[in-house]
Amino acid sequence: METTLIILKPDAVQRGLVGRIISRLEDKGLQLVGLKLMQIDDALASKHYADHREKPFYPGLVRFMTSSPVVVAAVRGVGAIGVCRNLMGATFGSKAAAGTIRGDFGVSNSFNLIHGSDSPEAAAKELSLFFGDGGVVDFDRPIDCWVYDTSGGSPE
Ligand code: 3AN
Repeated sequence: METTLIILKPDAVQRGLVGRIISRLEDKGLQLVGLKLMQIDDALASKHYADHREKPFYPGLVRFMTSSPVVVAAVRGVGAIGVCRNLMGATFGSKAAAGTIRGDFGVSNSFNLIHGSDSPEAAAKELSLFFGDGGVVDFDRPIDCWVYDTSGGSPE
């Protein structure tokens, strides 16, 4: 099982899309193990987006991400990082395929609704940034034996 960090960005919260986007993750079979509404400050944004600090879009990105509350989620499942990235769709709303979250809910390239960790290393760093206070709750989900084939001993 892998755990990834998802952020529903200020546009998703302001547009009242939180429930519908979270539903897509749950519908897929992913497990929510952390969830909170919070305001990102400049210090946290600069840590989270450290890899983009030199990019031309960085100042606008930080302004956007700190402009209004976000909802952050820790999401668990087999291959959860890749599964979430597929559900999210391409970075730019204008290019994202129909059927994906970005493809179905937005047209903007900057206001693209959702962030998801893009590697196990990024997930570990981002989960510690946003849920390092013990906000991730480990719990068994009996329905997992219907979400996954567990007959071989591990979920597939
Ligand atoms: P993704 O979120 O799809 O992994 P990244 O990691 O390349 O995309 O970029 C991080 C964030 O930076 C994106 N979610 C998007 O909000 C923003 N971003 C990336 N490229 C651009 C760009 N060319 N113009 C404006 N914002 C951008």
